[in-house]
Amino acid sequence: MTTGKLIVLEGPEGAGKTTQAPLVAEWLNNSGHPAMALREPGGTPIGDQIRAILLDTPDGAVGEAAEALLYMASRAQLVDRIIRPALTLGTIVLLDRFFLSTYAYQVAGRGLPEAEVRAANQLAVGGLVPDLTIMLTIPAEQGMARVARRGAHDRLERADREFHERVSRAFAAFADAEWQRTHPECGPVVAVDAAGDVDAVHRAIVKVLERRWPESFARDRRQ
Ligand code: T5A
Repeated sequence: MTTGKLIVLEGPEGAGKTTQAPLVAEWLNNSGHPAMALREPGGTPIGDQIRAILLDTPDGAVGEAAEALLYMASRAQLVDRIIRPALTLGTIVLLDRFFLSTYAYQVAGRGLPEAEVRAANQLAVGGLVPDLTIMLTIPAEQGMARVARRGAHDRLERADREFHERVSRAFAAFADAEWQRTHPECGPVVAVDAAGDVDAVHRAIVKVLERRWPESFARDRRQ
């Protein structure tokens, strides 16, 4: 059975995940590696309805446990209906957010117990581990300033500054080798500085992929 790769883009608000995921997918497709870009929450008809509940409902309308489980439900549907079939066909899936976001927002941000969130995620993904997570790092204020320039804010973006600082600290910790050793369900995580312009960040991501899989990707440049 041919298997593709699951490559996750993570990082705080405004780090540039949604901008970079399709650019990387395009680069891979142009290099002869079938790739698709997906995002969480959403990506399936049920997931898109869950996304609307999570992001568009008024502040305070969704409880903390319900919030976590809704993210998991969207994830379960995306993994089952789209990601696993794509990987089986040999497609490289670029996923904008995955389980690390739940650790950052629901565990560090909301304060939910990690062991219980981890168990729920296990049910949602059925043991699927990313081949690589690229963690886009950016100071919280710079990321929020990018989002502010874009205009309207969703429910999570409207959360208070302390919440976003807890989230930001959690993302910074995920690149730590000891954290990764104790969280094997998250797979390897590589940090990429996302403070530069869109092209600079794209080139940095491509470099990470070439280093990680030189037999697949570095050769393409020399052709
Ligand atoms: N969430 C998600 C949880 O709480 N738990 C979970 O388990 C999961 C999976 C998702 C929300 O759900 C939360 C996290 C989020 O709050 P979303 O709309 O998908 O909501 O939110 P984000 O993924 O955070 O999307 P953002 O748009 O806020 O951040 P991105 O994707 O990192 O940034 P992007 O690419 O959209 O860029 C933001 C702005 O900056 C510009 C872009 O043009 C855009 O205007 N930009 C740059 N500007 C300058 N230089 C660059 N290098 C730039 N890159 C992008």
